[in-house]
Amino acid sequence: MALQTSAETTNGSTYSSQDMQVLEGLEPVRKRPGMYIGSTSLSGLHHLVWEVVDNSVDEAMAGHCDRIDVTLLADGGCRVVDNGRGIPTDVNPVYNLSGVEIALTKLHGGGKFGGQGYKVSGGLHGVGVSVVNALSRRLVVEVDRGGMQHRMEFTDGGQPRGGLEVVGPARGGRHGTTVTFWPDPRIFEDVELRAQTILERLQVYAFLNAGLEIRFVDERAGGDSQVFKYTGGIIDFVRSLNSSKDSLFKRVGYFSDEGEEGAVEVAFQWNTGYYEGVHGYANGISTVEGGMHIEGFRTALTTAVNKYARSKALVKEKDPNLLGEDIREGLTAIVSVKLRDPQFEGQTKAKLGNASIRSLVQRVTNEKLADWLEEHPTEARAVVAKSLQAARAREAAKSARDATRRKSALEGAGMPEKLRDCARGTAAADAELFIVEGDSAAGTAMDARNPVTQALLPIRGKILNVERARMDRMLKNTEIQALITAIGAGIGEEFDVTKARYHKVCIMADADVDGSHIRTLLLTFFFRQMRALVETGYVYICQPPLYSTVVGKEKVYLKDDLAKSNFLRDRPNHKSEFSRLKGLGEMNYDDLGFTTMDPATRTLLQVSVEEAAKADEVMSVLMGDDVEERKKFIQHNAKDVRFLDI
Ligand code: 0RA
Repeated sequence: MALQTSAETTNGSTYSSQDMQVLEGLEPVRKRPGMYIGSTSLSGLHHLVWEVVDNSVDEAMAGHCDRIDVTLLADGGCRVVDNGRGIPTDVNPVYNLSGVEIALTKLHGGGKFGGQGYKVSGGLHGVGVSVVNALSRRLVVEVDRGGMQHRMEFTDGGQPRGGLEVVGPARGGRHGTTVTFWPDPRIFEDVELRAQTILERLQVYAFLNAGLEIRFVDERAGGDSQVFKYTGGIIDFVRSLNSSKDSLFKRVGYFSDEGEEGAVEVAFQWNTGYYEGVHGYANGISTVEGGMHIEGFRTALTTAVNKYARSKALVKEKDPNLLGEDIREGLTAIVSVKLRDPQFEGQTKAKLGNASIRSLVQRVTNEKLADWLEEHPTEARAVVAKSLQAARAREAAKSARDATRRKSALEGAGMPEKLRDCARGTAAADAELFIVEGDSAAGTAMDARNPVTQALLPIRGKILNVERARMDRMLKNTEIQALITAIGAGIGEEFDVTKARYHKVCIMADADVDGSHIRTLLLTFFFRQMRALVETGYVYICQPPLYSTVVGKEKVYLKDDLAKSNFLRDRPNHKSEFSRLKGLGEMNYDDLGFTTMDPATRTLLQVSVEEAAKADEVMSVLMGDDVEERKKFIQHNAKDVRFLDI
């Protein structure tokens, strides 16, 4: 049973071995490692590293440490050095053991509790360095404290090899703790630590603790090294998350405050994209499932921005409030809270459950964000303008949805006039829709298609130049409306992929700038309004040939440059010119059928969600109002021929 000392803690900064809570020995850890570190696979293995580093980070959070070195040794060990206070070395009179020995051989022995500071590394980790000892074949702890260097060694899951010894004066007058451990291959399936996994986590620790320097060295063959130090803390974190995107403004917003319930720190910046990237941390632990801190932030964000927008008459009295989702479009934010006794809930224990933190974050955000908006009118106006745009797009989506619904209710399965549908009886699984750009191509495709399984929807490329295709305008476009009706599965949140009338929706556009624009536009539309269609793998891009040449009397088509060079390799004496096909309309129907439409001979490119997302990003710049930005983008991406043919 658990032995428990009273939870009294010495006041002030004198914190000695007497303050540590002692529970029990290490046997249970080796018997059921999963209970302590989750698993004995790679994730459990890395848990050992998090555990040790967490303790050092705790020292940093308490303001006693500003540097941590993590080294992966060539022999498979891992060393973590900090310049904190060092684990107490004095002997606890109750247990007659040194603080170091308690920390390393007793469960929960290393816990700091009560009084000052937060026991920050709670939740999944925070089980104590003793757990690391229990699951290591060897562990060496060195403590520089009180001018002396102390050392103690353990083998075989925490068996002491002698006591805590003073081995000399503290190195260079330093203080701190060094833990070196070698994971036990009898416990772990694989004892090889992954540098990438550790690097990612260390970087987040460095972001969350402004000014803390974390050095990583991989001394194994081919390993590299890296230093993380961010004086801007979570401001730098947000900047780094937004670095590959176009930010709405240069400044990263920041506020922080403390209360009875704990401490909160928020950094935020909008980008021109459509994702919401609000990341929460509780005591330095990522809360990917969200929780109370995120709820509090979201609620207050919506309130504060609406209040601001109304006070500046950016939203008229009669107009409805901006919704949270409108305001969060393109928002990147870090919400980091510190609190006593974090409750981690949810499927993966990654959701913060402490209700008191919601009111703290909400109160602080309401107050400080309102101040920030007042103090930064340019940025504040940009945020409101972007939110209004998102709201308009949302409303346009809704009316387009209603319109298509009304239409199908009134006209039964009324299909758009432009649609040349496939045969009625064809199952959706066998049915294909070709969206064809340009009138002449549509004519050729009409003749080339298999009318039983292949439907055709002609679209005019011109719409793009006329309309700066923002989502709201896009949805008002009759061609897009025809597309929604033809696919027949709704749009937006109500999109139901099981209702899709075709299991292949193929974009057929020319290999020129206009064709590339229409591809980007359609992919963006699918990505934003019919995401499941992309996710299910129903969206394709036709790959019409790029070249043609003549062999004897026959015209031969070549898909791309590779096909062309293979062709030349096989026919070194080929004399005829190659012509680059500009438009689909240049082909006769036989050739279009053979190269692009006939399932037996064509090449279709299935669109991945990543590609669609990329198109979405490209479009926000290409079609946006910022001409300068667009120019920069095109110059910058001129070599990326996926979306641009220049
Ligand atoms: C218990 C009490 C104190 C510090 C620590 C543990 C401690 C543990 C680790 C593990 C790795 N690095 C660490 N640094 C410190 C407080 C000591 C004091 O008040 O002087």
